[in-house]
Amino acid sequence: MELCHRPQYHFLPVANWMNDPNGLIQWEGVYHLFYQYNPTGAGFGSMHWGHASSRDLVHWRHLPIALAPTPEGPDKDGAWSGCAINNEGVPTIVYTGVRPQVQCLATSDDELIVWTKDPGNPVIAGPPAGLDATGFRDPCVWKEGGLWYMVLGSGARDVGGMILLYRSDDLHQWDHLGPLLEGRIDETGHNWECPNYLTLDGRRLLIFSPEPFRQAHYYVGDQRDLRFLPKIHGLLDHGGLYYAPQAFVDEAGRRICFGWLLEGRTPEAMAAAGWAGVQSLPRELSLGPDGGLLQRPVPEVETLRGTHHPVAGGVWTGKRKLDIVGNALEIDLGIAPQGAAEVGLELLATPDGEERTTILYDVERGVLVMDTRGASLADGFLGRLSEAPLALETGLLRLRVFIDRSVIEVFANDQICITGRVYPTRVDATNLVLVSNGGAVVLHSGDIWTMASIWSSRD
Ligand code: DQQ
Repeated sequence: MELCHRPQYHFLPVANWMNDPNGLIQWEGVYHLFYQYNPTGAGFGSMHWGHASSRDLVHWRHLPIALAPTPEGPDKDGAWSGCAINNEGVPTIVYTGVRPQVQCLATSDDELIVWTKDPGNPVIAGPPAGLDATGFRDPCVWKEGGLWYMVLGSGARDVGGMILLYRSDDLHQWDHLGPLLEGRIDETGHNWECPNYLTLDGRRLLIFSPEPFRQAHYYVGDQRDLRFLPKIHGLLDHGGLYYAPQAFVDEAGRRICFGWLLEGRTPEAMAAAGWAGVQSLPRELSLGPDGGLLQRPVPEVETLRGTHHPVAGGVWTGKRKLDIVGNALEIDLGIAPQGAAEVGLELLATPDGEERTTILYDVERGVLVMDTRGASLADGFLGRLSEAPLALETGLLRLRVFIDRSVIEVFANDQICITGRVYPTRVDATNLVLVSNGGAVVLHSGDIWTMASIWSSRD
């Protein structure tokens, strides 16, 4: 029997494989989350668009599959990633059909449940002439100055990933405007997937997921004519298990982002579990004073908080085991390292430490480290050591840690995210220990909440 590895407050379908979030949109108050979905098993294949809706971004209702491949159609080998837009009141999906990779449209009535593919598909039949493309997919579409724009993920063979820019006045006839941005293969890989391009606090934010690296990158910059000029570069998450994120603007104007959390276990373990892939918590995006990207869970997540366990503040050195145990928790700590070399916590730990995950801030190096290599005794478990640079401008480290059974999602000073996946085998892998190695630390604030499930018993 599987030991409670299935997350209870991160979204995932009832069963089978899920990867990228798709088509994020708020329509008449209701949030819609579509996602890459294989209804035939817990491995990648036969891509459909799964569908769920929510009134608060937290509690979801499963809905019927929105898009399935059409035999003989341009998406016969899969309905791959894309976006959803409001075209003069008509809900419209723009997505990639394979194989070959082409761009397609589908529309719905205002329930967004039943989707009809456009008889004119594909609306873009292939990469621009002269480009030896490594990929041609994942449309992100928006309206600007009365015209539709689309960016697509692509790459020039042996040169590097790139973003292609298109324009249209009717969503059907598209003109290629050239590359919005080109990367170098030795820096950001050979093919860029799932581009997102949006305005944020007066700047432009470009998010993309480069192959072969399993990490989502962002650039903050500006657009001049039809080119994007990147200024600030970073990773959305440093855990190596967060990929293909999609951001959207909700009716309140918030920029909200979901990302696909990969599994950290073998295909055999996924098949045995019957499910694979989880969505991250919805993260609100903004820019910090230095122009870098900030991410924080949307406040709606706080509605899941149950019993509150305050942690007494004070100074300590060494390890401090807390009274609370659990594997569905939110932990919020305000820490100031004094003489300590490393400060942080152990979580999902057995009393003897045989299984445990550590999250430690290395004061001297200015690096936040998540180590899941000792998290599970399971055969084939793929633990990781993940590091993220983080300067403590004010001397204070605010660590928000969301434990949801096999998901650990960490937000540090809103600047750095690290997500890990862990699969403890022992039922007593539920302890929490505060850690201060090599000197003293001050705990300014400490709050822990048990977290409720997002599913009612009928889901
Ligand atoms: N996943 C989709 C592609 C996309 C990739 C296929 C990124 O459209 O490029 O499931 O994870």
